[in-house]
This record gives sequence, C-alpha cells and structure tokens, in this order.
Amino acid sequence: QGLEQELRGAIQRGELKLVYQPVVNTVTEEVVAFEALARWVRSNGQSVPTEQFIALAEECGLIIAIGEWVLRTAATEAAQWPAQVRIAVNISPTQFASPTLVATVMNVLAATELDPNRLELEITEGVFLSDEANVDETFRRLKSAGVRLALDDFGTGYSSLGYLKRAPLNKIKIDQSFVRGAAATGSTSEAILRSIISLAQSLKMDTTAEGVETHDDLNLIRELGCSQVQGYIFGKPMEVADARTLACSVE
Ligand code: G
Ligand code: G
Ligand code: MN
Ligand code: NA
Repeated sequence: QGLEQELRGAIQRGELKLVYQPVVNTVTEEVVAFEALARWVRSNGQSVPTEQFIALAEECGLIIAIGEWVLRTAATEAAQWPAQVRIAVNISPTQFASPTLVATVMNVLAATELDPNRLELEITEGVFLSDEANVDETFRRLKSAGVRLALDDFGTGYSSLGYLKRAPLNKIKIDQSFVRGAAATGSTSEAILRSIISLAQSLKMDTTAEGVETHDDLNLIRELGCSQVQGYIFGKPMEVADARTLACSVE
C-alpha cells in the first residue's frame, strides 16, 4: 500500500532510472545492442529490487505509465548511438495487452526518430495468456511497424514451442538457468542449449545466451552457434553515460 503510493510519484520525482547491459556478437565480440533495465531508488536512498517494483506496478496498473517512460527514455538514448547498435526494452504482459501499446510505440518512434528496426521488444510467455485475438493483432501491427520482437527467459514457461509458431519473433533469449555452468562436467544444460539453438536456427531466429559469466560457458555457447551473449563476462548493467561511450566506440 505505502510502497504503491510512493511508486505512483516516482517518475515525477525522478527516482526511476535506466541502466544498460551490453549484448555482444558471439563471434566478433562487438556490442550489437543494449538491454535497458529499470532501477528505482526511493527518496530515502533505498533501492527497491526491480523484480519487486515491476511486479507491484503490474498489479496496480502503474506498469503502463512506467513502461511508457522506459520506452521513451531508452529510445531517446539509443537514437544518439551508431545505427548498428540496437536497444532492447522489456515489455510486461499487462503492458503488451494494453490497447495503447502500439500507439505508444509508434509515438515514441516518431518523437525520437529511432529506426524501428533498432527497437527490440522483449516479451515473456506470459504475454500469450491474454486474449488471443488481441495478442495476435498486436504482433501483426508491431511487425508491420518494423519493430523487432524477442522472447525473453526462454525455457522457463509453458508450451514455448507453440508460441514460437504463433508470434513473429526475431530472437530467443535463452534463460540464464540453462547457461550458467553449462560447460561444467556432467551438466545436462549442454544438450538443452544445443536443441534450443538449433531450433532457433531452423526458424531463422537469433539467439542470445543470458547470464554468461565464465570463459568456459562462453566457449561452449560459441561452439553451439549461439549468435549473441549477454552476461557479466562482457559487462554488467551500466550507467547511461558509460553505455553511450561504449556504444559510440562501436565502428
Ligand atoms: O535488472 P534485473 O536483474 O534487476 O531485472 C529483474 C527483472 O526485471 C528482469 O526479469 C527484467 O526483465 C525485469 N525488468 C527490468 N527492467 C524492466 C522494465 O523496464 N520493464 C519490465 N517490464 N521489466 C523489467
Ligand atoms: O529477465 P531478464 O532477462 O530481462 O533479466 C535480465 C537480468 O539478468 C538483468 O537485469 C541482469 O541484472 C541479470 N544478469 C545479466 N547478466 C547476468 C550475469 O552474467 N549474471 C547474473 N548473475 N545476472 C545477470
Ligand atoms: Mn530481458
Ligand atoms: Na531473460
């Protein structure tokens, strides 16, 4: 209750910010994108874990306003980067189901003049639980706008395979639970990784392995043909100024 009331004014008080984590080409090790991740530092100086305030925002409907702020802020920033560096933004299921999502995306693209192809929306399987016709119509309109779509946290939900058929996805982000420690002896993750990557390749989708922290895991996912890596090995979520410097160092 109290926290919800506080979150309500957090945007106006400037308490929300975005940090940016690099996504790197597995082969060239060049930065190809950044994922924008929201942070909330309360007026008392305490940080609220992102999962916690995003869940709260989903429950009380604030996610629409917060999500719009995230999109606008991230797109404004990315519009200043070189053209080959994309920006990925997380879209929660309630936000995706909102009748205003497509208009908001179009509006942000127009205002920032960001190339739609440089905007990647990360959705989770939760999106598919809403009204089917609406969801499919939203996919259709986003696709025709030229925006890219990635399926986040892949492997952790239900019936992922049907969703791959239904949505015009450009990318699968393989959940950290399949990536971290995959190269360790006796790990069963390698077989799962191999299958996901080969499935994505047959469907002409990119893959990002999330949560790569060690050289062993990096080497493994590279051997398996995963196209991109995101993890502490290449960079933690960073402040906007550092992201800009890194983005602008890409040739
Ligand atoms: O960055 P961190 O590990 O704290 O993120 C925790 C969770 O919060 C992740 O699942 C991430 O996808 C989600 N998240 C981070 N930023 C946003 C955001 O701007 N919008 C939504 N919907 N989720 C976000
Ligand atoms: O659910 P989503 O994939 O959007 O969440 C991504 C989150 O995972 C980021 O917020 C980031 O904090 C976290 N993350 C990214 N790379 C690593 C990593 O290499 N190790 C760990 N422990 N967490 C990571
Ligand atoms: Mn994500
Ligand atoms: Na994820």
